[in-house]
Amino acid sequence: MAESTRTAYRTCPLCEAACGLELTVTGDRVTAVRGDRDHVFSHGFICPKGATFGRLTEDPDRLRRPMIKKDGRHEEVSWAQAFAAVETGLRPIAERYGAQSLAVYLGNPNVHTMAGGLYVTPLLKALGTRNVFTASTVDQMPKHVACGHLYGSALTIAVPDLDRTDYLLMLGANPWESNGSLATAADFPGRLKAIQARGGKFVVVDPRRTRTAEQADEHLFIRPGTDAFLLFGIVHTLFAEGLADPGRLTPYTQGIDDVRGLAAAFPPEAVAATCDIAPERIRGLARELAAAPTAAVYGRIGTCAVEFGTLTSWLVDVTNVLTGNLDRPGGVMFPLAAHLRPQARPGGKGFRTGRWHSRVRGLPEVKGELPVATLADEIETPGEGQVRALLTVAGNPVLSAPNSGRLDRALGGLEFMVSVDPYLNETTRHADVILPPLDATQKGHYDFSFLALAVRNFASYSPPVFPPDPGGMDECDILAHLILIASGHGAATDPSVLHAELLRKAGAENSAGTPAERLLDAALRAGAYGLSLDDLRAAPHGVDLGPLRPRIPQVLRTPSGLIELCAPPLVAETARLRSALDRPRPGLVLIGRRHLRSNNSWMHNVPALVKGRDRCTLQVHPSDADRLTLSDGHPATVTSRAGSLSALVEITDRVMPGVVSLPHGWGHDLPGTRLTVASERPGVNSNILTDDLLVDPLSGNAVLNGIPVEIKPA
Ligand SMILES: Nc1nc2c(c(=O)[nH]1)N[C@H]1C(S)=C(S)[C@@H](COP(=O)(O)OP(=O)(O)OC[C@H]3O[C@@H](n4cnc5c(=O)[nH]c(N)nc54)[C@H](O)[C@@H]3O)O[C@H]1N2
Ligand SMILES: Nc1nc2c(c(=O)[nH]1)N[C@H]1C(S)=C(S)[C@@H](COP(=O)(O)OP(=O)(O)OC[C@H]3O[C@@H](n4cnc5c(=O)[nH]c(N)nc54)[C@H](O)[C@@H]3O)O[C@H]1N2
Ligand code: SF4
Ligand SMILES: [Mo]
Repeated sequence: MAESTRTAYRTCPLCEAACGLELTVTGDRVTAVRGDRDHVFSHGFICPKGATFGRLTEDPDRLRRPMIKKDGRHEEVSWAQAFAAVETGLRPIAERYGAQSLAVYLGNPNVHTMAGGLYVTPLLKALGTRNVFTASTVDQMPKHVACGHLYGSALTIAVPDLDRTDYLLMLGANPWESNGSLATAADFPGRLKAIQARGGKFVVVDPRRTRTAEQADEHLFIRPGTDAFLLFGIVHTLFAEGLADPGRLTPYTQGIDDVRGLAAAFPPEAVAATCDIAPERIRGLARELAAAPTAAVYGRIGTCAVEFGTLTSWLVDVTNVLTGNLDRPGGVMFPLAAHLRPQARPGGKGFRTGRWHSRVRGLPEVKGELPVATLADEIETPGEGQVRALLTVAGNPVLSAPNSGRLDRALGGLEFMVSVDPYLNETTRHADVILPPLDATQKGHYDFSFLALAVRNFASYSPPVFPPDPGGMDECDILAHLILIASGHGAATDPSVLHAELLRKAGAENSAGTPAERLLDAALRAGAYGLSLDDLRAAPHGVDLGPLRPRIPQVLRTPSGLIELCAPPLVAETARLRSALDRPRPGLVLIGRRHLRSNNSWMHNVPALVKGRDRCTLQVHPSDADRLTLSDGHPATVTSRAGSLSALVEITDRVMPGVVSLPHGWGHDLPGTRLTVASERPGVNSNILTDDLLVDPLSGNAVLNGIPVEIKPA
């Protein structure tokens, strides 16, 4: 008998673009995936990753049952055994050494799951440890710090109003491959082409001629790590030429004269040689930004994972303020998600970092998080407060964190480790217990994080496509179990006890659905548009909530209720930038890159995404290859302070002279993993080379771009 076929709609959970997918479901399989043409936000767009939705479900390597490590090998056990092992492993360590002896690492997919949005905060509370390390500190932490100082809240992040802008200056972002970040914009490339089609322009600043750069009206090569100089050169010009004018924002802005004072030290002539961009062009950018009817400056990984990440992220917003483009249509604007309630009046407690510091290196907490760049220090350094046990949730720091060779060794020395993760990979191979959640087709989806960063306000909820695997466990239940263990209720307690408590706190006792659905419903009802989960269920293609609207002053949470343009920590950091002007230029430096068919470290086990030619190559400019006698397709040895590896050379003028590029997320040849497809073409782990000692001091974010390296033929 032929199996029945149906159509299901759901949001893709794989990246920040939040595309609507149309799934063809035959029996218990997703047999085809297309972009949902009726989706209010993505209008049918899909990328090759989204097209593989459902393939992870079938991956024979994906873990379906918990695993316990015995004599160095992982074996399947029951859930009851697994949670009992977690309790037995963690309790004596906590009793003997205290709560701080347990560290947590939260990885990127936490912002792509409902469990991450709803259960991680209570989990951290129950664990009571300050040793919370996150993937945010190899990513966007500088943006949070900059926005915290400017607007009073780390989560008050303005996104480029792509659909209405006349001029976009993009630094360190490659949405043609990444599909965008800190700006949820399904079909980001299409939205960029639309700027050009309506007579506008976009300019890309990047040490590589990326696919995005190729499509741009102009591409400027820049020396890695020097965007703060370029932006200060622009800000200097705005003041020098009388172009600085915040317009409507003037009464809500404090500190403009202080910025003027700081910028005085950075005339285009002074910074040009450092960033390798001509003074005339720097002035030109300032004039174009000021003259465009509307304009937006947008920066991403290349502006965050660098030495002056916070300063650069701050200057992005300062430029938007000074050109009158913050909070106006066509500039950069603050989204308003349906599950959030805006405050009625400006003002608040403000923002601070460093309420506590990491034990070994004294790095400040930000948003209650510590830099993963110092996790190995905390594990390896003896003394009171030493980390002896680790819980990872949705993270693979052995491939994603700086100096990961050292971190890998440190994880091997832990007394106990637990991972909530669907794969036995480079990180989880160290875990004594692995707790794999149900896969994406079996869970509901709502983007708590990315709907607050969307370039147009919209909302959508995706119910599970398939019923849960009866022997599997939803991630909310897994985290609920861990919360109950951490709070002393015991491994055998039913997770419904914990769900009930959260539902009571949210005032959602009388609603229907899974606990996550009921918590979402409560948030939507209290939220900005008074929606309910039923409203979203009735709209499988999403609910459009209109273009972004101005939100200043209400959105401001600084004690003054104003935009604090020049907070003291940024003044001090500017002094450091100034002294860096005199530094000798490093020799070769390493930067990263992304490919459309990758997803950080964890989708290389999907055959459709790894086929084709080797992508994990070391890109080198022809002039450097000549000088170093490197040949295309041959291995070279790359060495940094942190480590050394051998990579295949790809000679290309896509990178600027003096810059080499290696993608991250590869290196799948470590023993003890279960990644059949990925280990056939393992690639090399670029984070063997990145340096855990290099961080952006204000945010603790790792420096992943601009790493000094030496290269010779292998
Ligand atoms: N050199 C260099 N390094 C980088 C970067 C760079 O540009 N250059 N980029 C950085 C950035 S931006 C990021 S965000 C980090 C990412 O750093 P991480 O978050 O540490 O790494 P990922 O590769 O995203 O690994 C995600 C893990 O989550 C698991 N997972 C997938 N889905 C789920 C789920 O639904 N639930 C659970 N519990 N687990 C799941 C996967 O199996 C995998 O183990 O890497 C950073 N590292
Ligand atoms: N296909 C795919 N998509 C992804 C991911 C993935 O791994 N694969 N990861 C997701 C995640 S977690 C994130 S955070 C986003 C990131 O989204 P993006 O930031 O758009 O990601 P990248 O493609 O790494 O683009 C960063 C660009 O910065 C450039 N760059 C490096 N150093 C500098 C510098 O000093 N200055 C300037 N101006 N540019 C510099 C690099 O050459 C690169 O082109 O992508 C997300 N989307
Ligand atoms: S762009 Fe991102 S959200 Fe859209 S289909 Fe691709 S992976 Fe999924
Ligand atoms: Mo990221």
